[in-house]
Amino acid sequence: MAQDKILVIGSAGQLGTELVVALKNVYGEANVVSADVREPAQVRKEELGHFEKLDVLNVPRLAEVIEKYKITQIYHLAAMLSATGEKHPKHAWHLNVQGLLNVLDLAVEKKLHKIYFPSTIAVFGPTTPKINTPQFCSMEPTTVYGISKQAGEGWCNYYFRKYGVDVRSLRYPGLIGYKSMPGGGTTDYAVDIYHKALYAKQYECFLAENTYLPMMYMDDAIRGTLELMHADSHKITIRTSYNISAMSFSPKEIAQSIQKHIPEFTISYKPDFRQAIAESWPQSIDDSSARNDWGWKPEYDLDKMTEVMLKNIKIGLE
Ligand code: AKB
Repeated sequence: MAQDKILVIGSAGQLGTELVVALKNVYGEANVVSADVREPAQVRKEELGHFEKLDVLNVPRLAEVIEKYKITQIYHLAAMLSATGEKHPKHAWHLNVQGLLNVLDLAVEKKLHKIYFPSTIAVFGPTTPKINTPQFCSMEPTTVYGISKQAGEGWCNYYFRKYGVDVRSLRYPGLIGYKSMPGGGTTDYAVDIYHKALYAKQYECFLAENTYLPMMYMDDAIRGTLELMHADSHKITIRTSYNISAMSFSPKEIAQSIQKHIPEFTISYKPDFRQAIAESWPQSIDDSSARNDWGWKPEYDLDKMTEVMLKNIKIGLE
């Protein structure tokens, strides 16, 4: 088969920033095209290589970029997350669902080889079992983000069954990395806290101290994504989206993990509207389908992640 050409839509986001680098290592610099609705800063633009300013809602422009680079695979990451989605519900729905449909339709038309669609633990809701949430269970999401991602999962499954589009997906927990900041999510505190711990020695958390959520270190998320995308097609038994898990912790526990390195660090709590969102989500996830089907296994726990996060953010501050 000819060399795959990859398009990453939403490349400037938290996941996109790191995924582009990983994809370039696998496919080569020349074969990965970054696209985002935002122009990157000049310095990043040079690092980015091929970059296209692109709004996924603009179908002719999306088709033009696919043609221009002879794209064969799309990682479609552009979406509005849980907290921002509550402020702009209709726009979040439109971007998250219509954006995906545009990608899926062009995948059929242009006979693309593979599509990646990130889903989330936000597809679950208050009627979902909270501990070890199973792959298949009651799903009644309460956020627009969750509703739109659940619909997106359904569309992925539909395009796979009806048109044979090889679309694959993971339900990410909160993602934590030091290379980029998340934007507009409920799990964002778990990135912010490391930065504040280092330069302010204190953090005011927008979630209550005992709010447990599933989380994952970015390197695990990137590796899991590529493992799923590289797995033999016959191993992929789930075409909605796979549960995937690494660790679960509360704000109090991440603070304690940080205090092992910065004893003077203090945390205070001022829960806001994101508390209700967090309380509607699972506390831990059963990812046995991902483990059994394509061999998923996380490598980072809370303390290992804390060590790497603090070390690298500190280097950036020096
Ligand atoms: C969010 O908090 O909205 C996201 C997610 C869990 O999908 N990080």
